Order: sequence, then C-alpha cells, then structure tokens
Amino acid sequence: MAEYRIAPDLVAAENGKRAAALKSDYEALGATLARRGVDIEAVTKKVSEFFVAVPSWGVGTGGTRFARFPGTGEPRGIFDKLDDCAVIQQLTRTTPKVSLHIPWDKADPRELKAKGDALGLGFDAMNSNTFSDAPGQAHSYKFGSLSHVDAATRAQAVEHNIECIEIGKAIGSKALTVWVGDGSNFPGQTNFTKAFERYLAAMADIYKALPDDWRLFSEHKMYEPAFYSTVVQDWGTNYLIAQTLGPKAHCLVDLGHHAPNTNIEMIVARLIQFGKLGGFHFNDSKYGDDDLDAGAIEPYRLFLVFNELVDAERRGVNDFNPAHMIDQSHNVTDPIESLISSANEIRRAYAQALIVDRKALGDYQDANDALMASETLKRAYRADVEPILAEARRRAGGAIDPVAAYRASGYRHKVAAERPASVAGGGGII
Ligand SMILES: [Mn+2]
Repeated sequence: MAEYRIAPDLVAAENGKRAAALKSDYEALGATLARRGVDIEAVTKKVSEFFVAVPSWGVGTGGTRFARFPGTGEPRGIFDKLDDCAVIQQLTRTTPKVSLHIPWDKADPRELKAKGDALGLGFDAMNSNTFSDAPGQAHSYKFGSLSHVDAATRAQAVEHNIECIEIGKAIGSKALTVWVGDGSNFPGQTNFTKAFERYLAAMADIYKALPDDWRLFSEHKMYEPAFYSTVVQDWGTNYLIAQTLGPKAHCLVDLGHHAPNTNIEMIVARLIQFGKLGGFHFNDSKYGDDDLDAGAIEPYRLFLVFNELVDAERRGVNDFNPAHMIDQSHNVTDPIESLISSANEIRRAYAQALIVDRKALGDYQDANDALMASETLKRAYRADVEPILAEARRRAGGAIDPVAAYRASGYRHKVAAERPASVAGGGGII
C-alpha cells in the first residue's frame, strides 16, 4: 500500500461532488460511441492500461537561458521530487514511473528504491548528462562528449553512461536514454564524418555494458546548444545509430526536437515499420524545443502521433512496446499541475486514436477518398473523451478532476512551509 501525500478522504470527497455528473456523461458518451460500433468499456480498459513516465526534472520550476523564476515549495532534491511525482500518480493513476537524470538525481540507489517502493513508484529510463560539466570532473564537455576529439573525454562520457546503467540496474530501470549536445557553432569547426565515427564508437562501448533485458534509446535534436551542426540531428541519423549498434538500440522521438511543421507522425510510422521506435519524450512547441505542456499548442498533432501508434497496435506489429515519457520545462505554472494536465492530454490523444473507425479509414484510403479519410480522423478527434479519462482515474482510485483535487488539498502550500526557497535547483531542459 502506497503512502499517500494527499489524504484519500479528501480525494473521495472531491470525487463525491462530481460522481453523479460523471456517471451521466459517461453513459451519454457510451451511447454515442455505441452508435458508431465502439464499446466504451473496451476503450476505458485500454486507457486504464496506458501509462506515461514523469521526468524527475519536470517537478522543479524550469527556466530559460535568460532567467529562472523559482516557484514556492520547490523540491530540494530527488527525495522531494519523488514526493511530488507521487502526488501526480495518486491523482491521475497515469504516471506510476519516474525517469531519473544523473547526476542531478544521484543518491544511494538503495535509498532511491526504498523511497520509490514506499510511494508506490517505479523507475523508467535513466538519463545521462554529458551536456554539462559536473563539479570536479576531469575533462570538460564544452567541446563535446561522446564525439569529442580527445579520447580521455570520450572515455569519461562512456564511463558516466555506464554508471547510469549501474544505478538503473539497482532501482529496476530497463533503459538508458542518451542525448548529447555535441555539435558545432561554425562551419569548419568539426569534421562531420569523424565526429559521427567517434560518437558511434563511444556508443558501441556503452551498448556493450547494457544488460540483455535493457534498451538503449538515442535521442535526436536538430539544434541547441550547438547552432550550426548537431551530431545526432535528425531521425535519419538516429536510425543509422540504432541500426549500427544492434537490436537493443532504438530511436527516441522528442516531439520538440524537429524543425517547425515537420511531419512527426510520419517519422513515427517509419521508425515503427523498421522496428526502431524506442519511445517518446512528450511535450509541445510552437517554434523550437519549447518544452511546453503536451497538447497545449498542437493537440491534433499529438492525436496524429497516437493514431500511428494505435494503427501499429491493431496491426499486431512485433515487439511493439514504445516507452512513453514526458520531457517538459514548466516556467509559469505549478509543475505538478502541468504534469497532471499533460498526462491527461497524452491519455486523451490515445483515447481519441482508439475510437478511430479504422475499417472505414482503410476503405476511404483505398478508394482515394481524401475528404472522407480526413473526416474519419476528425470525427474521432472531435469526440469529447473526458468522461472516459475521468472514469479510468476514478476506477483506479484517482481523482475525477485531478487539478481541482490538487488545489483543494493545499499540497503546495504545505510543502512550501517545509521546503525553504531554493536558489539554484536543477531545472533541466533536454
Ligand atoms: Mn527530450
């Protein structure tokens, strides 16, 4: 039985205020979907089994390269962060795992595991950090890490990734995500080919240290912090990496790491087709790697990504098990509220994709009926599936309206009294 950070009585009382309306809305939606040949119970069951990991770095207030404006009651370290993550899981029942970032979250693995167990939280993919220098490290990553010209710097970066695997093994993680900031700011600064050769050789050393039941996710990003070239800049390069390293290597798609207007759902389809989709970092963006809340800007794009995932699920693609993780930076909201809302938006996109009439869609595609094919997707997207999401949360012991329950609990006010304002804090944006 998990220790709850918010009194279960309060959640029950909040749910009591909304139960009758939910019952009525759920029945009405059930009737609407039944007319379309969709069994609402089957959708609710699928949605209840869909989970997304929260990033430890997401519960602290983020910042931009201009400034960071700390919120009240910010977590002071990984154990406070886990408490905040437990609140998100308690209310949403959608986020049972946390993704850690080393060295930001470095602690005795036995204590991490014990804290996770007490809160009913598990650990998702480990994230290494060779895009900034840790205090006292021998070699700087100013000019790169896994692709650095200096062998000793590359070896140090490999060693750090292996340490992440070791910590992960002790706490029950099954994957390592590698994102490097390596690249260049000036034409001529680096040799594209040699840099990529060095990166691949270093990644092969990390791959060798991977347990048999682990996966290695490489994450591409078009630019930033390097602004002229990036070593792992796009999904094509990412695919080459996964293909070169071997069967345990897969590509991670961070929705914000592409040029504006890129057809991300098509990239997802390609990676699925060739067995190399590892998973996602969900977030949303308007211009670049904005790390805004999932579904805040382009909810239709999020739906189209899930449309590809459900298509693959329905086709019975072999070994189809993408990891779902959130990667966001919360600058102007309470991070707990943003993560609650984002987890719901991600489940919403999944629920909408589940009710697409795939038989009709396939028939329209085969008949070259572009308008009706598009309408078939829109019809599912326009459905208000909130009663399904709320009912899934309620049945699992969560809150019908998790943000309202969170606000009613006064959790932020309580932790603000216990946690002195932080001056630094590890607000990570990757
Ligand atoms: Mn990311």
